[in-house]
Amino acid sequence: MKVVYTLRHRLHHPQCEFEAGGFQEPLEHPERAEIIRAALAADDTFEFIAPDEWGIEPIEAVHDPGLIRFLESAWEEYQHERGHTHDVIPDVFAMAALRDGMGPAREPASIAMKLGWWCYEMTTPLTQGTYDAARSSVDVALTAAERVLDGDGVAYGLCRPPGHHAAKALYGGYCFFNNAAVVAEHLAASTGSKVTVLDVDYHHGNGTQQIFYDRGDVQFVSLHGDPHRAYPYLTGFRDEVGTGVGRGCTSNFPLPALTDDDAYVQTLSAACGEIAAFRPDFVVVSLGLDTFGDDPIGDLAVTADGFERAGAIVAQLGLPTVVLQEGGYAVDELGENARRWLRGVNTLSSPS
Ligand code: SP5
Ligand code: ZN
Repeated sequence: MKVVYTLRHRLHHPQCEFEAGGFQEPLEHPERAEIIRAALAADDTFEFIAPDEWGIEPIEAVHDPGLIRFLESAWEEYQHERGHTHDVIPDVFAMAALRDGMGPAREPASIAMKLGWWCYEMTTPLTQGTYDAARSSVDVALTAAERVLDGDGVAYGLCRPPGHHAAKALYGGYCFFNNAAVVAEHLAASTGSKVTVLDVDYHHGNGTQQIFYDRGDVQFVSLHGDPHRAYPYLTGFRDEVGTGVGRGCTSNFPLPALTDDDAYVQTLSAACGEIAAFRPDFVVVSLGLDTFGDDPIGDLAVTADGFERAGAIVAQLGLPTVVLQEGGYAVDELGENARRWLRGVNTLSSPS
């Protein structure tokens, strides 16, 4: 199986993360990708390739151009207005209710308020190289997709930073550009065929769901911690099923705390039933490994064996599959967990 990787992910290297009333060590850090790289490099199932450069157009196909322009210059702009700051984090947010009854807000001129216009929360710092890293993460994803378009049964993009919380016009949740959405749109637009995004990250992929919510040609299927208790709290409920021609093309499977391997693979099998019924031509997997029992921010109980079983269930769909890395924060086990999931799905590498 081809693994697309670049060390450019290291350009995004936050020093802190605001959570629970204080600054903490960031959970989303460069070592995550390096641990996965090392685990796959030690297994000759995997062959590494570098990403090609894809330019900005595939990103513009799913994101507001204003968000892209903002991310390109925000860190520099902040340095000019506020002085040197390694991690740039919003501290005021553009809530629609503030101007309720007075007409919509204008895009703010001040960088202080621009941050809270384009970002919805405080755990996603911008550093000097964040934009370049986020661009390289999209390039990794698209290069993995290209392998599959060229006939590989499955390919893996070791994306960092992750992408699935990035909405059309908002970043957050450690995500800047929605790698999976860019790939799904690229596959759908370049082949005219149907695509499913299967999101197995512990956190609901609010961005991906939003981007395709009214689409009949791109299905979004997600297993995640129930938003009654789990980030991002506002999306991922079972009754969110899509709208317009997209009605029925979104499926959410909220999971209870402590979901174990057997319960997890049972729900994943049900989710794959929905995928088979949609009859897509491609599957894009948002592979979060924060469903792991010992993940510091998840509360499920999936094990390494469960991950291998999960990959094998996705392989049974028998469809060309692009796997993209999302979350997963139990750093010591992250490489092995990724390796096991990918070994599970790897029967697709030599399609019949
Ligand atoms: C890509 C991805 O996995 N993004 C996750 C973003 C989650 N950010 C907020 C996490 C807050 C977790 N709070 C739980 C406290 C447990 N100590
Ligand atoms: Zn996650």
